[in-house]
Amino acid sequence: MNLLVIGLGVTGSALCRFGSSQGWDVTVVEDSPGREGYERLRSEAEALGARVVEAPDAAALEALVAAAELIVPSPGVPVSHPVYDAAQRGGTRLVSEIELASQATTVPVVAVTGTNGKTTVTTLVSEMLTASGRGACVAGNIGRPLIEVVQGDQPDVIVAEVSSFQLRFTESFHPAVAVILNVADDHLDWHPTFEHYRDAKARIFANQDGDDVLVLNADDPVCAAMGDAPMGEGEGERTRARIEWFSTTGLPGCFGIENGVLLTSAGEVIADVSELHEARPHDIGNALAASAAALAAGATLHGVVAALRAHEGLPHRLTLVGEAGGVRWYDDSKATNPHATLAALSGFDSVVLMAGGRNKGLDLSVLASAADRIRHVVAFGESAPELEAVFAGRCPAERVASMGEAVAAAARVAVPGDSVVLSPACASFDAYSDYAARGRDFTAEVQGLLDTEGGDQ
Ligand code: UMA
Repeated sequence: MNLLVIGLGVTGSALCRFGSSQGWDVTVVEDSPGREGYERLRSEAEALGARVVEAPDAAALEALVAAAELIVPSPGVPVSHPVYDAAQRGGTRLVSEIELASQATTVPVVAVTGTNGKTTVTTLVSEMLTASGRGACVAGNIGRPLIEVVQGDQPDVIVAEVSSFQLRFTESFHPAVAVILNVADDHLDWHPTFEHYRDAKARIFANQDGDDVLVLNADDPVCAAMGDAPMGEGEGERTRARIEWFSTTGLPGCFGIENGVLLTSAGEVIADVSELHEARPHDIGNALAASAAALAAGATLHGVVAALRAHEGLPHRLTLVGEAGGVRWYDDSKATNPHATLAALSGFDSVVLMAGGRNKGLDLSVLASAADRIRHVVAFGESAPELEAVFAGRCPAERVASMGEAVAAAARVAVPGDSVVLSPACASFDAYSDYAARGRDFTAEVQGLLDTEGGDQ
């Protein structure tokens, strides 16, 4: 087999290892060589016998595609990349890494997608299964490619966080349990339209049948339409999977919440909301979705409850960094789209919002709908001018040049009772390697400030 991989990052490296373990001829294209850590990945790939081709021009790429029998692009390779047209013209098979991985394993997969909450729910489902005595392993967008997991010792269940980029190029990917948490505008720098993004997410259940379970958010209009709508173009066929709905708004027949108690769709008590470490609306939605998915994948109610009680949340998701002078500081660096930022803001009455970074082709003006809870905006990064324009005439907004300046500006305007929230609504790639690096920078600046002010951390 002649395998052509596009992109030499985490996924590309794992694909090289997989290809070489199968005895395949592997070629990897890297369009932007030289980033930190790249040399090591290239040496590792070459040591495995892979050929690394850096920044090929159109003709060279065309020749590589013509020689390939299978093409696997890394998830971050946008649909505008010439490899897709070249593959189509030459009739070469092109699939995502999760498609290839799912063909290499018989272990049941719980697949989780959605615009926001994926990593939290993936983690929770795995913790619930583990607490139920099932051998669960997390994979996918959470950091460890599925293709890597299917090569090692096989667990009882794989819980995979899957992105729209990965789902777009699936053929037979068939999770036993699929979860779609919500679908709002995101990644419109990768997908040409919102519909393209939504349809990619819907591929998570395209191959499910009557023995499988699809967990959907009844409160989310796009998810609700997916559950009811005919599947496929013009086929008039609905999803064949059994749907488990979840709702935080009291809709009947769902995993839901009643008088502060989380319930299954059959009315069994899961846990009291007061037992959760975080209980904002989206935390409750995530807990319900994870419970539905884990129970469908063989968890016990006892294991589900134990995991919910123990789960303390993941870093950079509305994480309290500290408090000083009656002002609380939160790191929500993981909020890289307006939907996530609006969800964060809904939990506060008076916020100094720190936002900005690289806009992923999204409409930031929707943030203005939360202006009544925002006292002041500190805007940074590439999208700072856009954010200033969004809030003009609604609340004061100022532009800063660095995280240090942003924290200082927020400290100047915050008054007792305020929360300062870093919830950028944008990607971090204009200034950082990822959202975690941005969150760490914010945390360090805030801790420096609290040290001088004698705050609690
Ligand atoms: N590259 C090219 N040509 C291109 C685009 C990229 O050569 O046109 C190269 C880059 O220069 C780089 C490599 O491809 O060297 C990077 O590939 P990638 O962007 O696909 O990233 P990976 O390192 O393979 O990481 C991917 C996921 N990245 C993306 O989806 C963008 C990781 O999710 C995931 O953890 C990892 O696979 C393992 O599955 C990250 C992410 O940001 C966390 N995901 C998005 C999100 O959460 O919003 C979807």
